[in-house]
Amino acid sequence: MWNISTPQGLEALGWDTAWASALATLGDPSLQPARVSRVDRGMCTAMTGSAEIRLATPLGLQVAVGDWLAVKAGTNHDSTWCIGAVLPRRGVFRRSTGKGANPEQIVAANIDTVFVCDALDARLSIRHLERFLVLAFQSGATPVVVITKSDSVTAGAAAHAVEAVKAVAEGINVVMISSTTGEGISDIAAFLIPGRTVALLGLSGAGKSTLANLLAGSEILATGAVRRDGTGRHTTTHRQLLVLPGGSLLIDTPGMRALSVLGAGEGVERAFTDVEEVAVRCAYRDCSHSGEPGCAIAEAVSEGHLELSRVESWLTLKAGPGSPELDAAGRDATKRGVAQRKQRKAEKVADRRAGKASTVEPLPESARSAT
Ligand SMILES: Nc1nc2c(ncn2[C@@H]2O[C@H](COP(=O)(O)OP(=O)(O)OP(=O)(O)O)[C@@H](O)[C@H]2O)c(=O)[nH]1
Ligand SMILES: [Mg+2]
Ligand SMILES: [Zn+2]
Repeated sequence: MWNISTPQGLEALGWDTAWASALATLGDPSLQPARVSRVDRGMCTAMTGSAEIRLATPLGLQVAVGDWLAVKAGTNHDSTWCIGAVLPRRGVFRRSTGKGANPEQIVAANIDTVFVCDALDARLSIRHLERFLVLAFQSGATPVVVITKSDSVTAGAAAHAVEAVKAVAEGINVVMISSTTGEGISDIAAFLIPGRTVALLGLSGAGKSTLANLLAGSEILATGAVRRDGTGRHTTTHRQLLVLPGGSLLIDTPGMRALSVLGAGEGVERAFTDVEEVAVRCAYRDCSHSGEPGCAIAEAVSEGHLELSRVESWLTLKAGPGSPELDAAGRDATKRGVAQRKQRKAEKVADRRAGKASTVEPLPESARSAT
């Protein structure tokens, strides 16, 4: 049998004894492991530790970046490989697309740590952050909040933003970085462990690919300037797994809105421990926190211990998909999205008329650092 990997090579990609027994369970000694590093339409790329192979993705099989595959040699003796199986995933990061044959999309699989990226140059979106944290917890990974572009605002504004983030990220590590000045990059290094997988997550324009390039030590991924309103241009269009010089694994993902949180439950509980801790003190076990007597949540809000907007997020996310609350949030976001697209189209036309492509509007003087 032609061996396409080495034990050391596989270990560097995160292979361990538990994966080996999952492969052995399949009972076919001709199957070999490979980890998916890139997914395209109908095809994917996988790493074996000593080679990179291209594979056709069978119709109906969902393959995600980070997946471990069991592959076998094709029958044509022409060094092609095909997918025998996807090994049972330890955790996935999914989002709902709400349409098509695959309403649920797996963004990445088998992730150990999620860097939830939020940029300081756009208005930090705490509500999005909350949802990303729920997604991260649901995937079984450990989230770390990475506040990006610290160079783009004054030190005071940055400190203020960190406080706002810490208020919704109890017990979660919060790191502030700048890929431009290198600030905070050494703090991030602590979470990059050889053989462990980190996924970057956040809105478009948050600086995920820029950070990935910096950590990779070369411009592997394309990056794109943000629009005048601070929103990104969806530069990254596919998910990709990189092996960093230090031996850790990094998955860059396209910017996405975290609206489509799937399945409430544990992810919400862990992302909202502060609210959950208060809720257990409500007089009724099935308190709906909508005006019942003895509601500890209502009391905490009125006394200023909990923020009303955070409680509202919690209630919405707890209600889960298909709930009128979440649907209404989705509808609002869709309306906003349509309005933004219209505005961008108008901007593009204006840019073309002025004979310039993709420029960035400078931040107002007040928001820039005094360097
Ligand atoms: N000032 C400043 N700008 C940054 C920093 N990091 C990224 N940027 C800029 O922000 C813009 C967006 O960066 P990207 O890395 O493409 O963002 P992304 O999160 O990958 O965006 P998508 O691929 O669309 O999801 C680019 O113009 C970057 O140069 C930073 O630390 N400071
Ligand atoms: Mg990107
Ligand atoms: Zn209550």
